[in-house]
Amino acid sequence: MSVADVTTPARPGSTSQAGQPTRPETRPREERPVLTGSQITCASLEAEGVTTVFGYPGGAVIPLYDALPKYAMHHVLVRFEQWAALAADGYARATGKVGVCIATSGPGATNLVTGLANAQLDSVPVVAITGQVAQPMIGRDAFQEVDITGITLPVTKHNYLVQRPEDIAPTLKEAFYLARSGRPGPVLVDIPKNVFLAKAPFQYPATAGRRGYQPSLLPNMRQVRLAAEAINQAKRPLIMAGHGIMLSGAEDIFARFVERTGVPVIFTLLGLGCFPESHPLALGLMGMHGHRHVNAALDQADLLVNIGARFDDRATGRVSGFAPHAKIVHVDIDPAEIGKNVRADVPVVGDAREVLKVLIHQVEHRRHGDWLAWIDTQRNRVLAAALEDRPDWPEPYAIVRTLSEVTQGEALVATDVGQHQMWAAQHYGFNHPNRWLTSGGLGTMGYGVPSAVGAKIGRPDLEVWAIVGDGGFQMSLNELATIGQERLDVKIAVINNGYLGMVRQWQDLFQAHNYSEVAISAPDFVKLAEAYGITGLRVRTNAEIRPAIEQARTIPGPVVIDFVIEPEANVYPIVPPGASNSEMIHDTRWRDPEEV
Ligand SMILES: Cc1ncc(C[n+]2csc(CCOP(=O)(O)OP(=O)(O)O)c2C)c(N)n1
Repeated sequence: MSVADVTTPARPGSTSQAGQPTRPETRPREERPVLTGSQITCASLEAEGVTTVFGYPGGAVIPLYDALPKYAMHHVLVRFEQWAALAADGYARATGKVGVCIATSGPGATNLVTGLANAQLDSVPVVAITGQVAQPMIGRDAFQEVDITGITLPVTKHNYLVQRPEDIAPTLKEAFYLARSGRPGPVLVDIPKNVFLAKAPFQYPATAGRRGYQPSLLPNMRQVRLAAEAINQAKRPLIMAGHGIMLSGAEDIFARFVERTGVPVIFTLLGLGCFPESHPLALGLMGMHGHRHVNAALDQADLLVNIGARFDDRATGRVSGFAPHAKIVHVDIDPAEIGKNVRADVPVVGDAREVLKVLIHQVEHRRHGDWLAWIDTQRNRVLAAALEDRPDWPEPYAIVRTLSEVTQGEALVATDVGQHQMWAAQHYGFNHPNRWLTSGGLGTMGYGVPSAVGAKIGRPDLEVWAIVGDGGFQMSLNELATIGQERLDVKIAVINNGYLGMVRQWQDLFQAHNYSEVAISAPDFVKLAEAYGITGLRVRTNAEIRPAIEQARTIPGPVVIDFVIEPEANVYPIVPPGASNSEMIHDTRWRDPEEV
């Protein structure tokens, strides 16, 4: 995150400029309707094109909720404020628009914090509106008072405490602008109860800007030329494709760029879907649970062109062993990312789409025959390697592959965090942008169901599946009530191993099998679903996987499928913590034809 993007928030009782209107008014004051702060908030959201907000009411936002029904906005009543933030995050990722969430002061606001941090680490545009205690009560430890601008300063791109009703509209205009522009992120707007109740003339500003905030969209042409030279000269190049490609809407030009340069593509966890995995030049997932041939290629590459990713440690493994022979080109909109984790030989600061628009004209048509042939040998070796199925349990990778086959790879898939997340990333095969929703940077358990709620509301045309673990599902299963109330057709696949699986796997592999506090009991998920008025199905063998998925798709509305898998199934390959990507370890059931 660029510190240049962050300015000091208004603190309670301070004279900070935050929240002060900065734009010229275009209509004479007397012609503007006089509205309450609550009405101004709703009218501003409407003017911003917001059609859905996710929230939970409480004392400080009662005035806001009083006004809300009179505006053409759909409010989704979640069952916990964190899910409001994560639903807004899922809505934003699925639609490309800004997601909006609302919470009351104090505990409502603090419950948003994890969701905001999630959006911050994954660069997702979210605007959170929180109620604050009335201004005369600020600083008095009033009932449900917390300094939410102070608390969220490190986990938001920016935040505001609004001091006057006439500041609400310009502040929201600026908040939306900041959330979606440059490197996107969450912005919080805290509004005291008496400011909601006070009146002011309303006009929504036509434009927004902020002194000192100028995202670097256009690249330096000299750096672009150096990048093109490196690409034209490379013998064993790779492109590392990240989330930034989708955030900048660069998928089309990226595909043309890949085909022109003939450079194979590897994906970060959040980059999946920015280029079809079915394309011959798409190699697959990199990093800790990446495909073996992908990490093998990274080890041999003489050039790595990172577009829109931040060299997260789960992608790089031990940095000193990362892409050891490669010159590094790093394209990123955020200058603070350049050289932060991995040195960049050719830094290019700019929006991915703007960079590709100029870079594409400077790169030569190439086909890296020998290099692709070598990668194919590695890839074929992976494909030829047989994995002995566990006879009595549904294989986790088979669940994901069957889901992909049955949905023809077209579904939007949201996950929780853990082993099931990695099986989904490895085996679904994403061919469309913004249909893979996962918590990458923060690794937020509980993300799957609320983000699927947000995604389904934003993209009702898409088939939406949440793939969750039995641990994560138990964090956010209260959203089944929201799904029921909203009549959302969201299918939930619980990969149920009776453990906090990923932690158990680390204890198994790296802590001498010392299972400490990872066995987790659960309710009967079929009965639980039924208690929420939702169909529940259970799968106990490989043979039952496909019929259950097919049956779920014929049922209109939500379905929960409880896939009871082998409790100690591990996800492979895995790069041990602190190791380099070339040191990945494999399933003991793995039969590599070249090694037996
Ligand atoms: C909120 C939160 N708490 C703790 C963790 C640490 N953690 C990462 S994966 C994991 C286990 C997840 O278990 P489960 O949801 O059952 O999924 P599985 O790994 O078994 O597929 C835990 C506890 C986390 N990522 N997020």
